[in-house]
Amino acid sequence: MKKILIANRGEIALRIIRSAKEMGIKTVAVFSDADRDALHVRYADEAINIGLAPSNQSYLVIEKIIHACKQTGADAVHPGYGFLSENAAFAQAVKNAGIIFIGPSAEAMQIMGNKLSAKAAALSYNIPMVPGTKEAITDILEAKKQAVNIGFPILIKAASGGGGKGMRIVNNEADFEEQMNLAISEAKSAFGDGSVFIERYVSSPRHIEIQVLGDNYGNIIHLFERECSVQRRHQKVIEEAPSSILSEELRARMGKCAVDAARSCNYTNAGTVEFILDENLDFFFLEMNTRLQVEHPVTEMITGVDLVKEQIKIARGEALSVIQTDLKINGHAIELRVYAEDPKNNFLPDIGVLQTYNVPKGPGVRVDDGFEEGMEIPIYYDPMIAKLITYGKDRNEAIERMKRAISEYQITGIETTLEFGNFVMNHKAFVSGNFDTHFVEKYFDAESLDNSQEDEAMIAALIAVELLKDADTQTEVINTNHISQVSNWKRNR
Ligand code: MV4
Repeated sequence: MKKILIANRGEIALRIIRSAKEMGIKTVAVFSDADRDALHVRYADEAINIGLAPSNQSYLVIEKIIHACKQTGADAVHPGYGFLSENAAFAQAVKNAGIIFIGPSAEAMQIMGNKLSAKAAALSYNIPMVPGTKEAITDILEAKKQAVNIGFPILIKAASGGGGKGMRIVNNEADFEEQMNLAISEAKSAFGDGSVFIERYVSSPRHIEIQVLGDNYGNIIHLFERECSVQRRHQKVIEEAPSSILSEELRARMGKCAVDAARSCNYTNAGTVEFILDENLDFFFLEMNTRLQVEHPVTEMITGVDLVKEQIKIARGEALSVIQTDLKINGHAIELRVYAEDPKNNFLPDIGVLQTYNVPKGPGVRVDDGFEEGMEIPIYYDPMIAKLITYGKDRNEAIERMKRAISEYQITGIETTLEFGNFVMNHKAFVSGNFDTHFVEKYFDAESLDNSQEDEAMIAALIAVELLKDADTQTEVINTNHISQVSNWKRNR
């Protein structure tokens, strides 16, 4: 493997380029018209334009990516996350073109890409699953009988859905048919596949996922868990490793199930097995994500394993260099996703230019980002500006570092989720470790961020200082720049 084309953009493209560089492998960036000046274009050894700004005319077009490989002589493709990363047809097309796909086989992707076939595969191992229907529902009245059997509330899920899309809770038998019909037509229009199934609804779960790695020789290991319960409308905001709720014994059991789930589809490369954990600490397999995930850095921090390097080594045919018993958890890591969203305004996406952009530094801080001061956040793609990751010897140190890093992070010109992160780090439910997937809706309201009174007091004090300074010259110069700078800085704390 001599040259990797990264079929992605933003922070993850940079992340991949960095590992490739350290391995002496050349890199090719692809970019849309909106990303001409993007950092990933500059970081790569070569860059090639693949079309218009909308991703369905650039980053999502399989033929354009493969053509770019041919043009540049790239012999491997890393898909990153999102875009084509979980597209089995893409993995197959890359392979057919004689190029190495840095990820699992198209077959494994296909099995795990459908929740029903994923569960069917995992069933051959002894992996706990939420009680539910094993096949897509064809007869609604028959399904209602099964729902009664399972017991309400139940959850309708789209087999082809992902990230919570196409899910519906049904609280009682009376609502069942209507909800089922809505779910089927929704699934049809959203995924081009109307197959839905039902499961018992676990009302207040924690979301625990396990990182796995498999080579082409049947070796599969897990790299422990990530806790991703702090999410908002299925968009994760904070992730950490390890989870504060797992005992060594439970971690080992879940880890074994994750490895078995991977084995059930002959999984190779990096993947993540998703579980929910209920109040009784019973866990259930939900699905498997067949890509490198956004939150992979927290696993890297606590294991010392560079997951992208491992992906590359596996793809070029090397056996795993570590065995399960070599791995051990060291310390604690937390990731905050810094989105261009306004937490004071219902997390509405915010657009604009990064007028000030200074990242935090110092011990235990990692920032994975794809922007620089003066850049504009394109409206076409995901609004994530950066991932702020902190590491400490224990959870408390990681939390305190996160608070310190948030206070150092200066972003103006765009509203961000930084202060939301600060809210979470200071919340007693988060600090105690006693929280579930309902954390944000249960505890967060915009008022808890409202420090405008504090801001006003600060501005008044600054005006007073300026007036005093100017008192002897009687000039009326108040340096408002200075004031708004301080105010912005406070705003982003
Ligand atoms: C569930 C569930 C409760 N019961 N399944 C949401 C995303 C998708 N991967 C699966 N999801 C859920 N499946 C049963 N039977 C609750 C969720 C869920 C959730 C899961 C993980 C992380 C955040 C979540 C937020 C809401 C609901």
